[in-house]
Formats: sequence, structure tokens, C-alpha cells
Amino acid sequence: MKIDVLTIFPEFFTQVFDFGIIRRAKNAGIVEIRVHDIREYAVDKHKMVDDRPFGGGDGMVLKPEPIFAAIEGLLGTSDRSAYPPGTSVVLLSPQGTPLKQPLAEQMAGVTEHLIMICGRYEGVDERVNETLITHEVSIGDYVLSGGEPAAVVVVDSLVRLLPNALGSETSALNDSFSEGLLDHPHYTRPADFRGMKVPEVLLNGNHAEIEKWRRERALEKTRSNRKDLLEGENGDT
Ligand code: 6GU
Repeated sequence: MKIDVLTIFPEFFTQVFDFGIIRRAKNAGIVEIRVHDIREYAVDKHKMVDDRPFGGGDGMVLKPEPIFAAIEGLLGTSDRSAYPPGTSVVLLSPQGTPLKQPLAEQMAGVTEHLIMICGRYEGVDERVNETLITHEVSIGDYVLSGGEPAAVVVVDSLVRLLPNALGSETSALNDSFSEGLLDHPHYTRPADFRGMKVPEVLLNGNHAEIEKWRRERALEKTRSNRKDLLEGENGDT
């Protein structure tokens, strides 16, 4: 997968993709990540990337010209019906579709080239949305000042789903949400830490019993922390 991130704060990303699974996936050639400064595509002599909203109101709105120019530079077109197959252009914004594991799985499955545009909280000129964007995505019902942290979240959630991104010792199949439930609790040595004992069932090597225990604890954790997942409601509350 090729990933291009468009941002007005490229320095935000200087180290964030250089750890753990993402770093390993980059080194293995599974993903290639590039970060671009939207300001470099600004057309006027002041390199303006934002401007005051028509109709009045607080804050600044990201201008369309630099974002259109950046997409044209990357894809050769700003007509989304002419994008190469496997291209996703994502606008990160609090108005987007909430990112859930099924959306991450769908996007990881079909996207070969992911372009992410980091919006500012105040907004992005709507013509970007109308013309360039294939998905508008939010990472949850709270306000971030910009889409940059959300872009990191999207990259992480997609990259770990790419074939061979996880080592053989780990698997996405057992993750929280992969079966609509939270993950079960985990323990490691020591078996007795300051008098707090690891559940006996995990020590006795009976794999059927261990599986049963894990299923029950996953259900219990989900019931206590995320009732909505069991009731089939949306998980944003
Ligand atoms: Cl993608 N952007 C911003 N600015 N705020 C958010 C968000 C994104 N997702 C949740 N809150």
C-alpha cells in the first residue's frame, strides 16, 4: 500500500511512523508512507493555505487550490471518477463516518493508494469534499484541533491489517473488535506479583478450559465497558 499524507504540519509526522508494526511494515516493503506539506502547493506569493470563512464566523478554512494541486500532482487528475482503481482519498474530519474495525478492514482490503488530507477543526473548503474525496472519516465523537492525530490512527489501523504486516507470533484475528467483542485479559510472569495471583486456569495447560475462560472474560469485559457492542448499537456513546 502506498500512503500519502497531506498536512499543514508535516513535522508532526517526523517520527510517528518509525516504531513497531508500522516501521517493520515499511522496512518489509508492505507499505510506503510519504508526508507532504500542503503549503508547498500554495499558489500565491504568501503561500496561503487558509482563509476566512464566507458568511462569517470563527476560525480559518483550508483553501481549495493547494489541496487540488496536491491531488493533481499525486494522481494526475482532480476528477475522482478518473482516479486509478484502488485509490482512496480520505478527508479526516469530525464530520466523517466514524472509523470502526469493519471500515478499516474494508479499506485495507481494497486500497492500494491511500491519500489522507488532514483537515483543521474549523474546516476545509467544501469543494474539496464535493470533488476530491472518496471517504470522509472521523475517529470518534470528540474534537481534535486537526486531522493529524487521526491520520496516525487510520494508518496504524490499516497497516496492521495488510498481509504479512503482523509477525507470525501475532494475529489480527484475536484482536478486540475482530469478533465484535473486546479482547480478554492477559497475564505474564510472575504468577504471583505482590500477592496478586494469575488465574489458576491459565497455568494448568488445559487449552479447552483456557479458551472457555477467555471467551467468558471477553464477554464480561464487553458487558461492563461496552454494552453497546452487545446490543448492536453504534459504539460512539
Ligand atoms: Cl478526523 N479530525 C478532527 N479535527 N477532529 C476529530 C476527528 C478528525 N475525528 C474525531 N475528532
